[in-house]
Amino acid sequence: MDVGEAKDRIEAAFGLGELSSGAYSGAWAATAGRDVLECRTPIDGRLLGRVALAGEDDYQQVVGASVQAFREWHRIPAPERGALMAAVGAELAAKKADLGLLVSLEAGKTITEGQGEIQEAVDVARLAAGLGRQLYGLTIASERPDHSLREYWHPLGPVGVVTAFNFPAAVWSWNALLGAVVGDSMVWKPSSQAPLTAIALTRLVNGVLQAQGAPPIFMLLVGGGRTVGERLLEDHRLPLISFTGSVATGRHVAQVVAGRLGRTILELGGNNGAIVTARADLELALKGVAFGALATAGQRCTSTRRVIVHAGVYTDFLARLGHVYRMARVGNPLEDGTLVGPLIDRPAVASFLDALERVQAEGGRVVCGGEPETVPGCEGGHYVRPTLVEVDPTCRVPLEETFAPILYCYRYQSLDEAFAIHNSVPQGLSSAIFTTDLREAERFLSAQGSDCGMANVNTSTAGAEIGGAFGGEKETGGGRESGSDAWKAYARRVTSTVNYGYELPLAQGVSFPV
Ligand code: UN1
Repeated sequence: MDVGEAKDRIEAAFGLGELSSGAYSGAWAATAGRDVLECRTPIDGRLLGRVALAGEDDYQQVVGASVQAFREWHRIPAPERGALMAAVGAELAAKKADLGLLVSLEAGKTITEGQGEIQEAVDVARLAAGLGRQLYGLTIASERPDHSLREYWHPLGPVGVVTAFNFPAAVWSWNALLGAVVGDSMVWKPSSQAPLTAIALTRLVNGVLQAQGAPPIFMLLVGGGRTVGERLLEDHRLPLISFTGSVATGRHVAQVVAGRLGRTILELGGNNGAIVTARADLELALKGVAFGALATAGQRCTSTRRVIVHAGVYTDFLARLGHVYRMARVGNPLEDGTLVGPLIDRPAVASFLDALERVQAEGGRVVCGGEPETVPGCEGGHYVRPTLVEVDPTCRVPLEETFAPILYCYRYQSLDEAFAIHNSVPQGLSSAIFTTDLREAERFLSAQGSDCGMANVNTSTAGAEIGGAFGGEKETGGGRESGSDAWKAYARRVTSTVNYGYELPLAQGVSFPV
């Protein structure tokens, strides 16, 4: 599909071509008198739409409305909230083709990845629907006679959700739809590089709620870090801030929110490694590593950035990987056969080149790629050749996350050495081992193996299902989102002791003879 055709389709579906309001508080704010953001596709630089940014008054209006919405929403029984999430999921599924295309246009993803991202949001909505009847608390054996000890999970309040450009729909859904079923309202600050997807989603989900007679709870603030972002961090009305983005910004978020003793969920940088052992199925490993490193042009926090290969298969594996890299089609992600789309903007290309210059200065050897690519018909886009770099553990640049398709290749002799290289980075999001040897796989999954929040065997570091808890350790920030019991982060836990007897026995055998 060509960009113009995709734009027309999006225009027909969502009408985002003119000036759209970027502030939603149950109603859309006026656009007059606001700063205007121009949204361009990274595919060829064409203008997709313009957004009126939220100002100070809009901020107050939106956060105030989220407090009001919370009061009403959290009183709706959780199974009903779940049923509303099922309706949201059905609407997302019905609009998947157009929403996915919008993601592809705005974030530069291939068609299948754009569609996959909306499917991820549909999956989360279905999970939330089921959770509406499963927000279980514990009952705990009390040490005292005629006492019960229980836990309740109550809604927390309005939640601030700050997302990045690379998953403009899925990461929002992890937070917003799970928070919603728990009983929270939401204030979403999307990336200024992907606000149109956010506007389309905000219209869609609140439209579903309103059609069912429920209050709109998914508020939106498109705006700058200083006007909107900082205010959210400092705002006592928001007990929780969920932030996805860089380690540097995440550190700031953590400090500011901790300063007011608020809570955070942090999903920060990844620097994910894949170990390919001498007993790997090399064809499978090749596919897993290539997908992990090349999908979304290396702009996932789960992207494979380092491959650590056993010396016995290193030359063979690198030759095969080099072939895949040289053949990989870089280009318009809307066209069939494209594997690697554009980077999000020009500074991303500069970071790619800068990392390569620095890693070569410290002894890294570029095997293939390494330069920007001009794509005919997409001259205004930001394309680079996917790049393999041979490094050794003394190199420092591979310890950083660069949001680009650079894969650093290491050679190892013993599995302990592979684990040491693997765990040597400050981030700890996702990881993988490719092996057919049960012992190697289990050692990787043990406490002596991968130090990451996610550890996979014979599949990629990228492309997690929503059913598991998503998140990482170390500088990745420790947050968990999406599946498993991640919903608990959007709730407050109440521990309750009930004495149904006639005496007042005290815990720990303490006596208090009044
Ligand atoms: C991200 O890059 O921030 O696991 C999220 C994956 C996707 C989500 C990535 N399901 O690659």
